[in-house]
Amino acid sequence: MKTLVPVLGDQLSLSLSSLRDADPAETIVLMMEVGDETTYVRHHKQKIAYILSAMRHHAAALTDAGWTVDYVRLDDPDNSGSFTGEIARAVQRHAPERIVVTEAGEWRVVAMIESWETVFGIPVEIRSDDRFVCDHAEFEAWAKDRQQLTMEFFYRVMRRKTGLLMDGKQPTGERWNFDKENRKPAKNDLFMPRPHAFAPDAVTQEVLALVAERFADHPGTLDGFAYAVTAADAEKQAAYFFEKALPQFGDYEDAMLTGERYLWHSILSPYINSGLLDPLDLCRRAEAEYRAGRAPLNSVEGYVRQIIGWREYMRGIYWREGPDYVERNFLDHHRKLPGWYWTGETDMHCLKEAIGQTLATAHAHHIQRLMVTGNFALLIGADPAEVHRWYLEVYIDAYEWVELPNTLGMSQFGDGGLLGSKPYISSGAYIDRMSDYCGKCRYDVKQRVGENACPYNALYWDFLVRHEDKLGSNMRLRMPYSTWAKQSAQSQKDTRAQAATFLQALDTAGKDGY
Ligand code: FAD
Ligand code: DLZ
Ligand code: SF4
Repeated sequence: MKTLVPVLGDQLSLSLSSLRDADPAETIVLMMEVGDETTYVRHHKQKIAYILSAMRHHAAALTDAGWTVDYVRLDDPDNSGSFTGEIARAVQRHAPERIVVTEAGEWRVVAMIESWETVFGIPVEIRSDDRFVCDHAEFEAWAKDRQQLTMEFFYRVMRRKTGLLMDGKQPTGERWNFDKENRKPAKNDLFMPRPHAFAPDAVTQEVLALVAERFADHPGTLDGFAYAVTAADAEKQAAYFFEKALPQFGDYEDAMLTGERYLWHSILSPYINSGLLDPLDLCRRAEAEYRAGRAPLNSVEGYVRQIIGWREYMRGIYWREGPDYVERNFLDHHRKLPGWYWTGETDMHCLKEAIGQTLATAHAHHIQRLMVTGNFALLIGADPAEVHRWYLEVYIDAYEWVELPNTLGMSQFGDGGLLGSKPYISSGAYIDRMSDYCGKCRYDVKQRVGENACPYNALYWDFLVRHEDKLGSNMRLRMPYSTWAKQSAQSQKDTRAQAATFLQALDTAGKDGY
């Protein structure tokens, strides 16, 4: 039966479920570069370049594997600009008897796909995306009837299901989680791993020119674009990570250093999320490094937990909570993000570093995202929907199914604590402990009030006081609330005045700084 198989930009896996039992002689694979996907948020230039180049290379890989690929380029003069418009044109060209597609990673695109059967009058089969360990029904079965959707318990189910780091029925090392050992600050180290830099080939260069011209007003720079755009090159980065970085990944997972963008992180998320690498395969290889004595358990368990724990869990939450999850705003936050989130021009060194490297590379690591940019946005009371859009725009690995629960849920507490029992907030002290940022900052991390005081400090206390009605009874915040209560009335007044002055300056400066 003549079948049209649309393959979306984050479905770049040769073993995709929609292609698995297809007959190459009867199948047209359709890949579409479309304006709507490039602009529904203002994606970072490198993110667009990465996806378009990886799509073009994947089309070549599919052709080499024997598939007939119909590829629509962004600069095709007849390009309709949308997935549905391009399916309409492909239906005209090929007259398929049915469409088979792997489910999309976003509610917005799911709604489009669900309309196709009616719009085109041919059957549309939507297949489960089995590049994930846990499907929707399994997550629902785990989540229903639970009061608290604690990631740790979900993670244990995934460990048992995959057999990863299990010795019979027991977790390897007799503990499920070695996170307590993974909180060491790092020192500059000449031998620190550096991710591969892949020189753009002719295909990528053509895409870079297209993006430079067409998306000049999007955030970030294209200079120094060095991402892999093929499965083979992504695999080179994976092999490098296992050899050079995994052994210390655990110890320094939460560390931050000035000028060091990557530390011991894998920098594999863009490739995993777009389909060039298989997450379960990476976990099995990480385990093999431990079993061979080449990497310690705290690193390997930490890595496996991020993938079969956090990554799968975030996806489960996204689909379970539904399309209106994006509108949640438990803390009733409405402040605009400062304009320097798009330029990095601020005197706060931690934010300058995190945002600067984000604009330069479309990547920042987890603690920068959570405890620097996310923490600051939460403390100032930024609108969680706007914060969500910023993360979706600027990170190369950002697709809504993974970005939204991380941002709105984990980082901004917009869902009131579905993902974590307390908000991820801290004063400057946490950033000082985990980084060398404060020593290089014009602000003094030890001061709470005064012209040179670290802004995080007063903002932290002000946040707690502002939200005492919603957070005051949270057992995990008992300590800071009781510390605040013990402070003198004058100190409390000065702290709140400091925060008010800072927030007012932020608002009056609007998009251009504070
Ligand atoms: P490593 O530190 O090497 O971690 C290994 C792998 O674990 C990653 O490649 C990733 O696949 C997975 N992982 C780790 N943490 C998470 C997590 N919390 N959720 C899902 N997967 C995780 N990750 C994304 O893939 N896309 C996003 O859009 C995204 N947005 C985020 C927004 C915020 C506010 C926060 C706090 C985190 C976000 N993360 C997101 C999670 C995490 O920051 C990135 O996965 C990680 O920085 C990617 O770099 P890496 O590959 O070097 O990761
Ligand atoms: C993010 C993105 C961009 C920038 N461009 C395209 C594109 O031109 N064609 C495409 O198929 N996919 C693109 N994507 C990824 C899609 O937005 C992603 O597949 C959907 O959000 C579903 O998760
Ligand atoms: Fe950031 Fe405050 Fe440290 Fe400066 S002093 S780097 S603003 S935490």
